[in-house]
Amino acid sequence: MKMKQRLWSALIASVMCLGLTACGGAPADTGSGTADVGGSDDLIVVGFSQVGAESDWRTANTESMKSTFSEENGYKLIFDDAQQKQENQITAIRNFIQQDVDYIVLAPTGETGWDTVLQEAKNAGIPVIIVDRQVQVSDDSLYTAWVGSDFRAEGDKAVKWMEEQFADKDQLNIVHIQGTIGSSAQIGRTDALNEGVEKNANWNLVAQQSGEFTQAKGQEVMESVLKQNSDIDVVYCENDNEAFGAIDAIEAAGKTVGKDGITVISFDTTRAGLNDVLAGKISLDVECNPLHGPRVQEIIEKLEAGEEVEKTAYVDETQFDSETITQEMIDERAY
Ligand code: GYE
Repeated sequence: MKMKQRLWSALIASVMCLGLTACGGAPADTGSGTADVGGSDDLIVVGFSQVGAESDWRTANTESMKSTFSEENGYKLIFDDAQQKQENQITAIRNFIQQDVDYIVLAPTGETGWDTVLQEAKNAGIPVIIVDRQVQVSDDSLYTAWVGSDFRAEGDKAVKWMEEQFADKDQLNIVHIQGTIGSSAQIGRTDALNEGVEKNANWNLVAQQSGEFTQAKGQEVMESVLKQNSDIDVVYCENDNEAFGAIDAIEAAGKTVGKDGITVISFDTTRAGLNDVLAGKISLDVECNPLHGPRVQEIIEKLEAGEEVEKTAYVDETQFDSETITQEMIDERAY
């Protein structure tokens, strides 16, 4: 850590200690306060701007980042939840710059609109690591590295499965519940399905609407679709939480999901999602791995050692279907 950064982190830590003591109304304990400041002296300070807490995937991702960037591991994490708003992320990044953190980690809401604030980080000499969704910037040197999933490949897996599954069907009526519009996860998964619809003459897109990656919105979208359409074969949900909401809406309308009813397709493979696959409610769940903490840590360690890092790193992923999943497969997974 640079000298200036050390001084800053010591200052921030002491300000935060004072703040916490004051807020908590705890008795003044200068002893522990001093110990904290001393302890954080050698820590690498990471400012992490997280999208929000919209889904189970996001919760697992936050947990992975928090447990990785712990004091025991040599880090001080400044965590900011942007509540799905880009403006909050821009404010958080500016705060991180002001605090002169060692690294900024950004899980961006959408792909565009980052040039200005990333230029500010670059001017301040703070490396930015992008995680999960991607950013589109005019100059790639505005960030150091990106690690995340290949969302288009995830979508292609789902489309291929549908092509195999429904090859003999004369007409396949599909409801498409999209993720947050403009996020890489939405773009990749949507592009794959759109191309599938173009390619397969028997595929009929009944509705295409965003469920914002939340259970509540997924349910709302499905409820309104069901009011207008009784003949639905497939619901392609862009994450597990939307699928949970859609399933609730389908069942509340007196219909069934799964083998003898509406086929639900999803992404993420969270534990709750896979339990629904095992129960036969979700027919296919395409993996999207949220455990990015150690991956970002590896990048930071390399940078600290003065080593080169890969600009773009995709995570290997799989898929689970209700015909072949077992309890053991779920049990041996980390999330
Ligand atoms: O699929 C969804 C979350 O960007 C991969 O965001 C992430 C997506 C994930 O809200 O559950």
